[in-house]
Amino acid sequence: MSSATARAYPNIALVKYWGKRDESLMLPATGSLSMTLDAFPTTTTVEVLDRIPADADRPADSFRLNDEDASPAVLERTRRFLDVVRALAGDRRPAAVVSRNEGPTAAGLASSASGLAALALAASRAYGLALDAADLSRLARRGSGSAARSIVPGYALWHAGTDDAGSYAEHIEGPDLRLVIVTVHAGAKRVSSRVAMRRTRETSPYYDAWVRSTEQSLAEMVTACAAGDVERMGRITESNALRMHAAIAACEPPIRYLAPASVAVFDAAERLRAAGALAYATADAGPNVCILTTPADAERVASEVGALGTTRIVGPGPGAALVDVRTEPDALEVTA
Ligand code: 2P0
Repeated sequence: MSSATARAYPNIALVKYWGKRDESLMLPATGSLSMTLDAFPTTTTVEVLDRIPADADRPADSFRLNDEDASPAVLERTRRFLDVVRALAGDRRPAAVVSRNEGPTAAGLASSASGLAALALAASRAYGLALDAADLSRLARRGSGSAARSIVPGYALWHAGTDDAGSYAEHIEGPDLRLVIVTVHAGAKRVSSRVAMRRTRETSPYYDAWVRSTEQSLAEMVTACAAGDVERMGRITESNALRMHAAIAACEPPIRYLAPASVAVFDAAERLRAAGALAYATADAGPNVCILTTPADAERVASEVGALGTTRIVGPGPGAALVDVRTEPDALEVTA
């Protein structure tokens, strides 16, 4: 029996990933750039069980998430990911997985990114694989695209690539910025990212324009990041988010993730800019909004939007890491 525990943090993309070039390998249509956060981690333990299934049987994995049995759909997705790890390791044994999210699950705050990044690291170790950061990022990508970026700390640049080897995230340097997360609704989102991405590619008349504009925005963002040009980073962040939501809204049937309260946060960011603060809004596949700002302006931004939702100031956080259960005995226990 072998087990490993790992922790990873969500990330918020400043240039978004929205659309796949290859669904089976999880290759994105474009590269993207995000900040791995210092809040809302997922901690996951994978324990490989000493039961070799019969040749015709699938390894019978179990998955407890936040002290409950995971739904059949989430369990199935986890098992498929473990199948990828088992194929790499040449091992057919099942695993017991226990995971805890400290942030709201499926509310558009990237819990799938932290979840699959933590699972990739814990499972790869539990099955005896020693992967470097780029290989871990490639592996995490197979579980959830955005998880590729949560392997690395701070700013993560995910290279789109055209094959498995070329599609991974790496850390890049950039200015010290904050995100003010404004949670306007904490409930689960209506259409999953995966389904909505597919629908956008298949039905949105703006999809090709979205892909082209994102390639250009990413190149500009990398330059702005290296130059520490925070105004330019902010402008690209907000326009890229609104372009993504425009492409999504143009689907058939349409999908609208932004709620009136979300739009009010975008308006607040504009007011804050007019008053001299650095404040640019972005939103993922849900109604919650993040405002990109400086450490000096973060409190002022949070207080301006305080009436619109609950706020939390976050900054750049660590990459995925193993948790030493000897020094953190309560991290998570598998009771399978
Ligand atoms: C992003 N999102 O770049 C974009 C922006 C949401 C909006 O990546 O199908 O959970 O597992 O690869 O990674 C959310 O999508 O989708 C996401 P899959 P994922 O952060």
